[in-house]
Amino acid sequence: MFGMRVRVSLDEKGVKYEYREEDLLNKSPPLLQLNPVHKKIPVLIPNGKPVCESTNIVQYIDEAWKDKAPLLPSDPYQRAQARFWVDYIDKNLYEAGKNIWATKGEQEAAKKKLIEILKLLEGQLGYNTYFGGEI
Ligand SMILES: N[C@@H](CCC(=O)N[C@@H](CS)C(=O)NCC(=O)O)C(=O)O
Repeated sequence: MFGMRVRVSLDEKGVKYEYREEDLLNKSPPLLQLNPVHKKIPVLIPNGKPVCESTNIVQYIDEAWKDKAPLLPSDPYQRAQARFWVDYIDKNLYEAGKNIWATKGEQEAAKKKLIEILKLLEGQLGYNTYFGGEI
């Protein structure tokens, strides 16, 4: 989901890019070299220089392609709300999804937790196209 966040941002900005898959069980030497601190995907490599951490990458994309519609709302309060939900997703959704396949015997509880989180997010999104979006 972190990689998808970056791909959606690039697509929304209309940026053409080369996509490379990583085998996360057997990480490639370039990934380890480009993201030596976390050794995780996604990594965006504009002009040969790596940018790591999905929310940081999204912010980079927003600033680097300023001529296109912004990814975050322009109103400071709405921006703070958007960051709040990004943080909520980072801290809860990935872990909850992972717990379904990573835990043994507790799968029903893990599923229940994931559904609770998705329902909460769906309630926030309502009928809007985007979280905190102006369109
Ligand atoms: N905080 C990071 C999380 C990235 C992350 O957890 N990536 C996962 C794949 S979705 C990964 O590379 N996992 C491999 C590992 O943990 O070794 C971000 O937002 O980019």
